[in-house]
Amino acid sequence: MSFRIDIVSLLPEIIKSPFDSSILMRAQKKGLVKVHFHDLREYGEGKHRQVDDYAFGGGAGMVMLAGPIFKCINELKSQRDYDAVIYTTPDGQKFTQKLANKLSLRENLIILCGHYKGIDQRVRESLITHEISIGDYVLSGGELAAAVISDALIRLIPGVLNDGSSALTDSFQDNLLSHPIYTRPSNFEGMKVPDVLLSGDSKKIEIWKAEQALKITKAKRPDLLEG
Ligand code: 6GU
Repeated sequence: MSFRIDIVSLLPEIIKSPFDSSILMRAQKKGLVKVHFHDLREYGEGKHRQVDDYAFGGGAGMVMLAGPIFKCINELKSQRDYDAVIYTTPDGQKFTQKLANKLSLRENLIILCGHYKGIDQRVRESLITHEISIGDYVLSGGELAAAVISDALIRLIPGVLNDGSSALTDSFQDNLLSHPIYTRPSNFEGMKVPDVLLSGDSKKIEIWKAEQALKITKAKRPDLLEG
């Protein structure tokens, strides 16, 4: 199985660097995911490679033209089948672990990064399959959101994390936050690691972890326990 993400953006340089280090880079080096960037400016119209224009009916801000977006995405679609064409926008569906899990099972994704005041509605109606927001706040562009979404998906691909089980024990995977974790030294300037973690009793340790996860979730995010 191959996983491919095509990121379409007016500012591809903003979004490249997270893919150049750590887990996201390793995933690409291992051949588990391919990430391609497409500069919409190259699909711009006319001598000036225009990519945006004023909104019909007035209103502040420039609107991304339908033409360059259709040209770019249709070119990609002519080369392979895509399972989803995602548009990052603050008025989209809220991105959650559940949606990340679902999308990580797809093979070829396009992510179109929103910008300026928005994109021509006709793009949303005829090309986009998922409109996604990463939270209730406004970013200056969809690039950082596209990086967030890509990171959440890529780390779920089997083989990307060294410890195959660790993605499944993350906070949120079971609607629980993580228990506290510690490493050496067991006594740091008088602050001690809980005895149970040093006991070697794996049954007791599992019970402690589960109790802590529940306690922390109740305290910090009781809403997660309602479902
Ligand atoms: Cl996906 N885009 C922008 N511009 N702002 C956001 C967002 C996306 N998600 C939350 N805020």
